Amino acid sequence: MVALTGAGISAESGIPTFRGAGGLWRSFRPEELATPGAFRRNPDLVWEWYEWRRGVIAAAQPNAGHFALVELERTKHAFTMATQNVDGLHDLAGSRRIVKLHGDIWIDRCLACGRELVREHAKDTYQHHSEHRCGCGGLLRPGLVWFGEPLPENALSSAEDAVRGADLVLVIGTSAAVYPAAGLVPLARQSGARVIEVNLEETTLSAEVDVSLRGKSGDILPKLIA
Ligand code: BV8
Repeated sequence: MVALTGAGISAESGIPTFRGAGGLWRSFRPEELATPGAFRRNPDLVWEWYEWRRGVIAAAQPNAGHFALVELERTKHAFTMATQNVDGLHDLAGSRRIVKLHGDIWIDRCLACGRELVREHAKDTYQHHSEHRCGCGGLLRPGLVWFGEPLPENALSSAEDAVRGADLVLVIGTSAAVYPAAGLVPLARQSGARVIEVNLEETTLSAEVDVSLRGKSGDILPKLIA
């Protein structure tokens, strides 16, 4: 069994989604800020956006949807979670076998020496880092995958392997707009897996999957797992 999650599973934790209501920041679209070009042109603006998001995420707790997937991992010996989310709530909820397709907002990476720094996640220890500099003097960037950047090699291939071998794939809280992550769903179907979608709204996937459950993942997942 594989669960593919997107920003929708964290919406009930108070984290704005990318393409839904409240998903905008100062009327910027993610595709404009989450790019290497935007960071080269204006690192301070991009850092301001990420520090704002870290502040929102630091105040968030995992919700019943995250915990239902932890339960699934504990009861199903062959379970893989592949997430597009960078908020770390699956880790906080207790998920262990997580494939992070788009990286982690709590990691900084040095442009000069490549070193990765893990930033504090918990609300009480989190503080804004006005100076994003590495010990080597290099500029730090958020350690996640921007538009136009390749996904971590091993992440994509292990998610593809899991989906190829799956009997059942749960697709939760994603608009399936971003590739190559969204390509995991057609791959699942071509490989003979049953696909269940859990989403508040209809998506481009809804007509393709075996079952499309309409509603909040925090309500549906605990019932589905039970
Ligand atoms: C790459 C990190 C190539 C940053 C993110 C075809 C093939 C390959 C690439 C492309 C392609 N076509 C286009 C591309 C380019 C691009 C792309 O896909 N663009 C899109 C916009 C068209 N892809 C890339 O650039 C990727 N890179 O392909 O590189 C390459 C290869 C080799 C060498 C060089 C280059 C990289 C993509 C990764 C970008 N990084 N995140 C950051 O977070 O700041 S993507 C970003 O979008 C987030 O990770 C997010 O998770 C992801 C997808 O969004 P969703 O999670 O689906 O969230 P969304 O808001 O869209 O939807 C929420 C859903 O939840 C909705 O459906 C809503 O109804 C639902 N919902 C809401 N509340 C609830 C709910 N459901 C249930 N319960 C609720 N309560």
